[in-house]
Amino acid sequence: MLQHLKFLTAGESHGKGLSGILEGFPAGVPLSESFIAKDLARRQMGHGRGGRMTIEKDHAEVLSGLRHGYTLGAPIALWIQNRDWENWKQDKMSHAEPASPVPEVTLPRPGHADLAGTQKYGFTDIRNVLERSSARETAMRVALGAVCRSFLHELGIEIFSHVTQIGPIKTAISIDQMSGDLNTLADASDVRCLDKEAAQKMINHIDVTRKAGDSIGGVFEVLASGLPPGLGSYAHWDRKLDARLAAAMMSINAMKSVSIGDGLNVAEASGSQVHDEIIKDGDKIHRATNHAGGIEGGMSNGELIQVQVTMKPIPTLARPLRSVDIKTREPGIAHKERTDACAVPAASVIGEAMMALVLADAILEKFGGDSLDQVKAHIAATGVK
Ligand code: EPS
Repeated sequence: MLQHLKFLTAGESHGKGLSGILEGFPAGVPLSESFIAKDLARRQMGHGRGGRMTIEKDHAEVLSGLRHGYTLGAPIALWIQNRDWENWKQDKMSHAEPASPVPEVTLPRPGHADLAGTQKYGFTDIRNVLERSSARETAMRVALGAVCRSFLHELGIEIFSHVTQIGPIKTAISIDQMSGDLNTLADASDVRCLDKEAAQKMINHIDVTRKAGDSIGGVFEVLASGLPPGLGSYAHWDRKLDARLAAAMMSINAMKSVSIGDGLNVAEASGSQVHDEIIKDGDKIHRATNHAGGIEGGMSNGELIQVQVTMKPIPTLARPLRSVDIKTREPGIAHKERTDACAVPAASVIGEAMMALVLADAILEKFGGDSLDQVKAHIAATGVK
């Protein structure tokens, strides 16, 4: 659904590493590996993560497209090494035929890509599917999203996220009650929740769930401030900003629903309760409220963009569900391996990255420009009030 930027990722969860390329990105944007590293570290945090996060220390190496601290307008190639590869390269994930046979994974996990993936490709070893369908790939999306974040920051656009629900526990605090940098506040919480009381209950809930050999999902919200009106378009279905954001969020592993602004509540409320009145403030026309979550008619309307995303519980369970062996066709219990009990806090950071990619693309689509200075000049020339 990207109109101007292109990005690709490659890499398996326990392979050598993850590659990413971002093409169509303007020149003159300040960038460093340490800037990207901040978001990678944020994605690795969160109560409920499993043993893998103690092995990995994600760092994206910039292979191209950067010189003397500024992007060149050339494709930006990134590389993240998988530290765990050292433990897998001899046999389970060796590129060449292993010296002795490696046991195949044949009991698909309900809720995972395992069964449909093997049926699709005709594999008999589920590892051929699970390595790429793993959410490990999202580390590269976060790195590419950080590149876009630097561009957006130069334009005064900031992206935040926080966790609003884990299992049945919901935050009682809305962002209107908060001031300061929401990401700093959220990052200070082990579950990235702004409500301290709810955060503690969420942590307890994750612990109880983990002890029971189970997993738990939740909801996070991604926000973007400082946007000009008119990103996206009402003119055609695939140019609508809300559709593009929804597709981007749904593309994150394990996401089951996306809503914008008041989301599902608009079904119950009447029109006068849902629509945001238009008011004048000096020379500026804006909204008295933001039920629309910053998007009307498939376009940004200049208010805060608010997107909520629901994540299902991770399908790998310490107490696995029933399954059927794809080779013997005998009933059994699903494959079990090291996993996370809850990854909603990490998912919220991935949501920021997808938001950054979509918004950077929408800015370049509307304003154009080969360099940051040109984009800035084009925005200034448009002069929307
Ligand atoms: C994942 C399973 C776990 C997670 C992994 C996603 O990995 P492992 O099987 O090595 O324990 O830790 O997430 C990451 C590696 C990551 O970087 O987020 C899965 O099956 O999707």
